[in-house]
Amino acid sequence: MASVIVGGLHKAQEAVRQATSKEKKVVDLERDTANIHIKQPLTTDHGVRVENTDQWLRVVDDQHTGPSLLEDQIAREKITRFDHERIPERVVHARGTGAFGNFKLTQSIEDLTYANVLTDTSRNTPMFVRFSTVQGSRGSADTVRDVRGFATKFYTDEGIWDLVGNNIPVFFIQDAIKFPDFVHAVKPEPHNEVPQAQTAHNNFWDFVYMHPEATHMFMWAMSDRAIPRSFRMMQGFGVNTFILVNKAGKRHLVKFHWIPHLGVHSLVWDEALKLGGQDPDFHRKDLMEAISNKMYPTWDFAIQVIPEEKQDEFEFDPLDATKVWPEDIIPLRVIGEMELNRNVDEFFPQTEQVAFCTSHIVPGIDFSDDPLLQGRNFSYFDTQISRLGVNWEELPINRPVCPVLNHNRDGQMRHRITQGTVNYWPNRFDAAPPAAGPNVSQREGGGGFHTAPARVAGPKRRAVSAKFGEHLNQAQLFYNSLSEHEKLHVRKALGFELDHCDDPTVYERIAGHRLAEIDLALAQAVAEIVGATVPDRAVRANPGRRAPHLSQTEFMPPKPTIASRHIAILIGDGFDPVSLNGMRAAIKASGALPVIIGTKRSRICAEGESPSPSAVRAGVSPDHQLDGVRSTLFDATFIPGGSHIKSLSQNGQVKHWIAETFGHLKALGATAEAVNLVKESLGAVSGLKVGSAEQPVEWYGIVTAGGPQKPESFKETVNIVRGAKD
Ligand code: HDD
Repeated sequence: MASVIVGGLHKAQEAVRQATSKEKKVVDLERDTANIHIKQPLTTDHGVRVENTDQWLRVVDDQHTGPSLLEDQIAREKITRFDHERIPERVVHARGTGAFGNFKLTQSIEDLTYANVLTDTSRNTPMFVRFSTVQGSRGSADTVRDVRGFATKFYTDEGIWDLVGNNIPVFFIQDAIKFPDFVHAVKPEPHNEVPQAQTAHNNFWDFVYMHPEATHMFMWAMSDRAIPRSFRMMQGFGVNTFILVNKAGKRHLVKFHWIPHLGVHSLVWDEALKLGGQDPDFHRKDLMEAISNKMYPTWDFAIQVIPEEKQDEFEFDPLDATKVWPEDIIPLRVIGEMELNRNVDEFFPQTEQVAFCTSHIVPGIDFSDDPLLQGRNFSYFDTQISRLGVNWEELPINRPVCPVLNHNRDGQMRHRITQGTVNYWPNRFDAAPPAAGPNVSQREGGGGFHTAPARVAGPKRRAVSAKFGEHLNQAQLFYNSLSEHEKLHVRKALGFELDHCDDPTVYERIAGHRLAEIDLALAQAVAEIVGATVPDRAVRANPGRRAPHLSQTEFMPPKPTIASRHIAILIGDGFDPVSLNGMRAAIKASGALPVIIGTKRSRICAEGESPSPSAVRAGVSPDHQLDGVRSTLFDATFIPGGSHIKSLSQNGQVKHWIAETFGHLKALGATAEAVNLVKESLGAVSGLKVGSAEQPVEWYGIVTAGGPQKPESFKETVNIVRGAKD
């Protein structure tokens, strides 16, 4: 029966079926893709060629321009199509960027599930991933302090699996019914639509105070996790608890994790603030550039598992999305890897129209009773109807790579044409019958989604179980587990946020009470900064418990790397070409991107080089000029020696660049004459000099918790600085 379905109704699907598993989505999208760069003439949407697209049809002679005519169907079509270009932006996560990739399972988890995507190691499942911020609207800046969405779509042979997560493992609320209140409170305030893309306002902090369950999450949101250096350097978490079902029908609770191979890295707050204005597209450009330079970002895929019968054995409820499953109790098991390797062809039909649904799971995976997940399962499908219409799953980016056949019909913008005389089940032809269950193969008409029996009993109540009532243990656990510089960043972030709250009730309650429930020293420091009453005793004790892998400093790549980092090289006329070329080659050899910044973008002459066109030319054409970019856009800066230092040291912008690079704790390298320029620009902070006589390049700004440190290499320099931002 199944082979008739595949062969008979979906001819276009045949090519997809024939494609290798890795290429399936590429082949699927090809049938809807055209290229504008061909010499085919312009047409209307109804296919008629257009002779003139620049002038509206009107009454006109050489002396008088008369009225434009409504009759001009070509002009009307052009304007009407334009007027209707926008669709509603996502109510949350409006600002985002996406890329295609693949998922490779490295270890079958047949013991836990019969989902083929998690048992078949020969597959290479196509994926689409969208990263986003939560609060801001579609045109807001990338580097704001916010949770990042980490939404993944697996195009499996058994249908779409959407794992719609964030870069933070917990959430603000426990019950989905609170989501509208939470989003209203976090979004710009209703009377003046301020502020954009930030939580630094009265309503947000009022809401989280009124909901102690939000404490754990707001501590994460105040940490460096909320200002990532790059989407490529973030962890992803499924957040909710799902169920894995194996062939014997046994159920396990599971949490999903993505761990970036590049390590977890963040910006410093000052950098993030400046980038918001200097380059609002910083993160989306970073991802696109890395992919176009073939520096494909990769993540491990890992699971944490609790057998269903053990779910009551913990001090927290494993169905509570405001709690992590500490890894010393429930270890991670790495089972696969994701690579992002293709940019979108066009933003709107792909990144904007992609739509995720937590309810999209494949056989072998099931929902837990996590009250947040249960509500999400309703909300996502519903929101896609208002954003994209009821047939949103037919859009090229959203449709599966396996055949779709059912008796759902009609609705706005229906594309699929289904031949045949019936549209209901059961029917006299046995057309589109339900599939057999998981014990029969897909080829033989099986693989139907089967809900493993689970017992549910109890009184009907608007409530959650008792363990959901504890809210502060893990907020403390998180804070205790941070390194000293991360704790400092949390204190400063709270200081910034509460400084933007002008209602004393709000900042008094958070600083004087809620924070004192977590850590007295933290509460005292923040209260003093923001002008709240400084608490003199802890509201509850802090036993100092810590857990592994909550601090992001524990997520460094096993081998330090500067791969894919942007390294600025500052030059003016008269730079030393040997130094520049040597460093440029070394940066490239390490897989990083050297970017030459000149005092102008016209050709810059090397030391001793004659501007005469016939002379041997050692100069370069810079990628940018000083005014076009800022130090914030780069991970490190190098300045070669040479006579150009004379003019560079007269240039305030260069000195500011150096000081700012240092202030943002990035590596600064210099040779020969440039060393003095760096010293001079850093002025009073000379105590932080590193490097040695044997090293031809001197490095500055290597700050670790233990004090200045000598790097072994350029790679280590950048890495130490990244790890030690304090
Ligand atoms: Fe949500 C979008 C992640 C709770 C309702 N959510 C959305 C996106 C991500 C998340 C990454 C963007 C998807 C994309 O790129 O298109 N949301 C989460 C996580 C949650 C969570 C990790 C907690 C575990 N969300 C949550 C709840 C509700 C929603 C409790 C409603 C009851 N979320 C939505 C939504 C959105 C959305 C309104 C807006 C656009 C969309 O769905 O497609 O339906």
